Amino acid sequence: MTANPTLSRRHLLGTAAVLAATTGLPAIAQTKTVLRISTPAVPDAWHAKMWTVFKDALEKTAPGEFDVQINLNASLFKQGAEPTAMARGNLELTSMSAADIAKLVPEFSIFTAGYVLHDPKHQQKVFTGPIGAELFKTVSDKMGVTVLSTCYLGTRQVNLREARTVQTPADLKGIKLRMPGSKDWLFLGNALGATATPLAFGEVYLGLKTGTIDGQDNPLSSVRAAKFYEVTQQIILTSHLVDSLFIAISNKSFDALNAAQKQKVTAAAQAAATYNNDNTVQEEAQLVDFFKKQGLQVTTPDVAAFRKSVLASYQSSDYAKSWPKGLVERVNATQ
Ligand code: KDO
Repeated sequence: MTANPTLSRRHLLGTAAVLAATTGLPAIAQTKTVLRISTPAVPDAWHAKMWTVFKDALEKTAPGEFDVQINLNASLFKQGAEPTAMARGNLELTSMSAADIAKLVPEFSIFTAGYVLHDPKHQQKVFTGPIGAELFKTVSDKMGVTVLSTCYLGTRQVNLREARTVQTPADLKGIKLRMPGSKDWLFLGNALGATATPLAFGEVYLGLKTGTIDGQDNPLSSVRAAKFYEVTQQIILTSHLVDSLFIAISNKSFDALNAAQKQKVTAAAQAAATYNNDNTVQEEAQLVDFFKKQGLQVTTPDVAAFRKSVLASYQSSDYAKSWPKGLVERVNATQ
């Protein structure tokens, strides 16, 4: 049956009138502030589920004030396109990687470099302390977004479709290692000794299955959530990047909120990050066993050799030149 637009419109208006009569509220619904979120995260990832924590927190602290719309699987904007969408006013919130930020704030590339952050605690100390405050101010000035909280995505490991002996970066020579598609990520993949090849997260499973790539790198939680373990044979615990995601809102949206709303949105983003971080840390400790049960080989390489070689690649690159003098030392000294 074809819908009759006039009838449906009348029906809607009628419903609104009934609602107005029964509730005493005006027929035009109160305008809620729309908060659109876009992320490439798969539904089963902690950093996808955390957005429900964000939404629920706001529903509790500011009932009826916000319309939080969660778009997973890069269904609204493709991976990495979120900051541009926010700058254009097409998106309110996302979780950005350090590589997303480094495109406009070169000094932030320090956090795209392997073996700089030590562990999740160190990561939180760095970003909730003076270094975070200084850098997030620059992020706000240059990108027009406010960072509300820092999430621990997990510690990135190398994951191969065919098992091999890997002790040092030389053993990854010739391996087509998928990395997210920006130059900072590719530099990291090459620094690990592999041949980095760019691919969107959503295409990795098929790439591994069909063999267009030989491997990928991601934290164990992401390997579990995206089911990469179904199409790979080995995880090599290189622990090369303590990876971060920054929950960020466009300044245009944030500035339009009143003081109480700003505080509630910030608290909700912090609750979301805490949920993600606690679950990720807890799960990471159990996943080696899980992958072994799935039939994968989980091997530990010569991590010191990887660290030495990766750090040397960064130190002799243009990246190190863009890092403010003393920042590496300050990051290292943060406790
Ligand atoms: C990935 O593409 O490997 C990556 O882990 C990069 C992160 O910055 C982030 O975009 C993440 O994917 C997605 O959220 C999917 O987990």
